[in-house]
Order: sequence, then structure tokens, then C-alpha cells
Amino acid sequence: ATPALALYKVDFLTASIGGGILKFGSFTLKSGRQSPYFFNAGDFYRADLLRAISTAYAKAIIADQTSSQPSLDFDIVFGPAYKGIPLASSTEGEEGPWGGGGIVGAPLNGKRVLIVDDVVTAGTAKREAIGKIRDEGGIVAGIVVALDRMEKLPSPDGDDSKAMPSAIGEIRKEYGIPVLAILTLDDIIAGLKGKISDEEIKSMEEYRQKYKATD
Ligand code: OMP
Repeated sequence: ATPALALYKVDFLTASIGGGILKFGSFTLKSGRQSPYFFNAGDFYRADLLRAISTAYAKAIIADQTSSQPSLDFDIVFGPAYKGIPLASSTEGEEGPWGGGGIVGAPLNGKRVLIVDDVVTAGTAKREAIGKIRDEGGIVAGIVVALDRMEKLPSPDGDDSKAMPSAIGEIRKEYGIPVLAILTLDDIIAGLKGKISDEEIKSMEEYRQKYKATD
């Protein structure tokens, strides 16, 4: 049987749907893929929703740090512009100051930086953030995202039917850093069975099948 989702994940999923952050329909992604669902962290503008997402990030970080094998060791939290900025600053405020007591906007030079951001699909946005932090002399300590869409990297020849490794897996390997997600597509599908229409679940499952990574 599939293990039950942690309570903070269920709370976050409920808040995301209630707040209209997680939507179902037909959406064109940055990668050009046509998705039956979309998670828009830019819609976390209401105080209660911002609170819900910052609590969930904080709980994901705490779950890591209190586990038998903690993977995150960082001084400050960094949110890539623009959507990441309020996410990082509210996460700091939630349970922080973390580690050395980070301030959003503080110099990154010589600091171990934890990236807090919204969604990973093909991983492009996160690579850009890693590049920026390194340019400023920071050491990227890890990434925490709200949603891992569990998608494969785009094939260099544009053929989406080819088997490809996962975007998150490649970031982990290439940079040697931990990448944590509050929710994955598997969590969303498991958590929503019986709560949204069978048709919506079916199109999410078909999408997962089409774009799922080899690892
Ligand atoms: P990648 O750079 O391909 O990993 O895509 C991640 C970015 O796509 C996010 O930072 C968002 O700007 C956007 N996005 C979402 O916000 N929510 C989604 O559900 C899907 C995407 C997307 O376009 O893939």
C-alpha cells in the first residue's frame, strides 16, 4: 500500500486547491508541454495562503533536519526572482532565523545558500538560480521546492517520446546537492483520488505516464 501523506503535505495540498493555486484544465508550460494541471505560486498573495506555503516549506526543512540523515546544511535562504522572493522571506520568518540567521537580500559571498522556489518541471529555472548564486560567491547547499512535477528532461532533438532522466535527478547529480519537494505529482494524484473528478485524475495519470522520467 502507498504510505499516507504526511499531515503537512495534506494541509498544503488542501490550501493550494482551496486558494486556486493548483488548477486543473489545459495549460501550456514553459517547456511547451501541454499539462492538465498547473501550480501557480504567484497566486500565494493572500496572507493566509502565504502562511500555508511558508509553513509547508519550514516543515519540509525541519523534517529533513530532524531525520536520521539530514541533508541540508545552510546559512541563508534564497528565493529566485520574482516568485521565489516572498516564498523565501516568509519561510525565513516562519521558523527562522535558520542556521547563521539569514536575511533575504543579504550578501551571498561565502554563505551556504538554500534555494526556496516554486516548481521544477525541466529544471531550467533552478539552473539559472544556481548560476547566479555561484556568480556571487555563494555555495549552493540545496533546493526546496513546493512541487516536483517528476518530469523528464526535454530531449535535445525535441522528441518528447524518448526516455530521459528526471530534471530533479540530474540537478542532484550534476551539482551534488539535495533537492527536496513538499509535494510530487504522485502525492497530488494519490491525495486527490475521490476528491476531484475521475476524468481529471485520468488526465493527470496520462500526463504522468507520458512525461515521467526514466529514474
Ligand atoms: P522549469 O524551469 O522547466 O523547471 O519550469 C519551472 C517554472 O515553470 C516555474 O518556476 C514556473 O515559472 C513555471 N511553472 C509553474 O509555475 N507551475 C507549473 O505547474 C509548471 C510550470 C512550468 O511552466 O513548467
